[in-house]
Amino acid sequence: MRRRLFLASSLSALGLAGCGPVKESLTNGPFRRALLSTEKLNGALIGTHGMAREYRERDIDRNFRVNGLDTPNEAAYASLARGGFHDYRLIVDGLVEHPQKLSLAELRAAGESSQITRHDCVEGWSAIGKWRGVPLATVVAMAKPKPNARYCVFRCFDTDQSGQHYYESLDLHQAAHPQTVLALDLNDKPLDLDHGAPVRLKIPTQLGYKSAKWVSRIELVADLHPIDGGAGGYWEDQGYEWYAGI
Ligand SMILES: Nc1nc2c(c(=O)[nH]1)N[C@H]1C(S)=C(S)[C@@H](COP(=O)(O)O)O[C@H]1N2
Ligand SMILES: [Mo]
Repeated sequence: MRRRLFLASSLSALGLAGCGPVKESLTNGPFRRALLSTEKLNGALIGTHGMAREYRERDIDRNFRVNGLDTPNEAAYASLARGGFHDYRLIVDGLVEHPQKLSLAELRAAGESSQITRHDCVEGWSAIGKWRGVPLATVVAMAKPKPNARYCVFRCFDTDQSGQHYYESLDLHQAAHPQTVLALDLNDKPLDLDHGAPVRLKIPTQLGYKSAKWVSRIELVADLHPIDGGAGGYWEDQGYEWYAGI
């Protein structure tokens, strides 16, 4: 844990991070070896079974920083937001027996899970927030993955300047972790637009960029390589590690 935080802060001190493009030195230099050995260490010590630390109500940071790409402004998202997300449906499809189209009410009814955990951005900042939502495992189980499904791919509404959509992915073990949730509320209020309304992933066992905001669709797949840059996520396609365990 300390090692990872040290790495994150030393990277940002060098101006290498900032959830921006990873420079050559990070992907090829000594930092890469350091990151890879941290990953092995975390894998050995924690695997996917370790729990992120949970905090108390009084530890909550009331001003939870907003970070990442701009809040989506495309017509489809804007009109859903204007309607209070009444017409929003979370699509769960791909390699599943029972594709789902879930309203917010259906998601809330599916099960509830709450956590006060720390969000650690690779840039070197952290914030403690209270997240409430439905365990991702519950939603995945509703769709009944086929035997060849290995990953959940999270498709997001937002795009960068070149029109590329943000996306992320987890394997089904990470998806089944009890603290991996589809968050609907932050600090006892429905997610605001900037923090990923109406549904975002919250995975406190991994770095901030894994916690995809503005999720429109979860697709179950057997292989990540055919998707976009092939590395399993928007930042991963630009050099960040796919496994971002803290
Ligand atoms: N869709 C989407 N999800 C995203 C991002 C983004 O740009 N787009 N940024 C990631 C990064 S780098 C961080 S640190 C967190 C920031 O979440 P916050 O704005 O709620 O603090 O969202 C993550 N999820
Ligand atoms: Mo981040």
